[in-house]
Amino acid sequence: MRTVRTDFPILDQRINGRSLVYLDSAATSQKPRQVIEAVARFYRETNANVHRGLYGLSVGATELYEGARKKVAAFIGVDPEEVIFTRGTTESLNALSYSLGEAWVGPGDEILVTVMEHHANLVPWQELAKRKGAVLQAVGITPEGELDLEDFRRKLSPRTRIVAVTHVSNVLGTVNPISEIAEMAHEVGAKVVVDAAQAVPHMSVRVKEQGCDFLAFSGHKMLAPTGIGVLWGRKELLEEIPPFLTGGEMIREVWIDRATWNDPPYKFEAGTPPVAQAVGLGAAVEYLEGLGMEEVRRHEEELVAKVLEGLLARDYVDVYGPRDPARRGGVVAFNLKGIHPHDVATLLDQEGIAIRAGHHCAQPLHRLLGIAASCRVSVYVYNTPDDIEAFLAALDRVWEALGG
Ligand code: C6P
Repeated sequence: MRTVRTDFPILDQRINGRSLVYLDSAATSQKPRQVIEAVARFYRETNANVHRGLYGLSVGATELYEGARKKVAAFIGVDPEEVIFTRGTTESLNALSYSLGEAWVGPGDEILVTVMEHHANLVPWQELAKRKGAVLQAVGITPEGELDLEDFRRKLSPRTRIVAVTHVSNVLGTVNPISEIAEMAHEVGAKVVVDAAQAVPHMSVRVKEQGCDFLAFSGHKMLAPTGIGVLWGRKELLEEIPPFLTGGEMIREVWIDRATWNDPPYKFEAGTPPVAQAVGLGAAVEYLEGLGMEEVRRHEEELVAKVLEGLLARDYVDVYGPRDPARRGGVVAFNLKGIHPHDVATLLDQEGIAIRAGHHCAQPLHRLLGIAASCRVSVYVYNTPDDIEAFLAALDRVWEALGG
């Protein structure tokens, strides 16, 4: 992939005399100047509320906002009316747990998740199960860290109403077979919700080909600003389920004692939306399309292969998740034997290397792995093989200091 590092001003920073090595893009990505400039230009030249004003500025803002929706829709291969802008994956999934849950889940029904879910795709379903008297079950993983499809088949039942699954695990890196999962879930009549927070930024995701019913992701993990995300749903389902927020702009007509709803996606976008952030997301999508998502994926696979090779060659390291880079996304979680991950991350930070340490909002998975926390490296378009070499060399120094 062409060198894009120079597009990211934050990476020019020097930390302790060294240039910043940012290996925490799964938490949030850095932003290229093209995105920063698109947001700044919006505020400088077009800022106004959308869908309300009859004056030029507001029309311009509306065009940019709706233009961003079209770009996002094309990026994931869906219709613009199916793209709901939210604040991020967490909000998308919480909102869905109310809207879909209200219409679709009753006492004794079953909701199926997996043990590798991020809390954002677990806790809202726990809460729904509590509200409705439904039963929540979790599919396990194989010793290699892949989803246990036999267990999935066993736990699916005619009572399963919702299957909520991550496309790519933010800890194991595992890429789950969404089409296969959707096919099995649909056979029992369940709706399939995909948490694509770690997928859409990193690979070409053609939502309709996957056969899921709802999908969520965050802009800030794909070069866009914080405060913008997407909930995609099949049009016929969006028409059926109730809104989760009510108020301005989501209505068709209001009387003092009742109201009727606007069409999707507006039915789900009550209040003033995050306009500048959506414009930033549109710019991020353009930027990623310029690179080509196949190329983004190839680049990350190469870097992840280098991380895996380096970590597996060090006998002081435990690595979690599949060994084959082709079967995983852009994250690699690991531990140094007997060393607390926070100590590892702190010492690496002193060398200008940013990684994440903790439970990565996936406590049930960590419990299953028999650990309280892990270190995690995650890569993106601006990382280079030099970043990985710097990280591996620094890791040896951490081990010498703390463990060796
Ligand atoms: N994971 C990580 O460091 P939000 O915070 O709403 O943008 O995304 C939540 C979320 C949902 N699902 C998955 C698979 C995720 O990885 C995340 C965010 C970050 O792993 C922050 S905890």
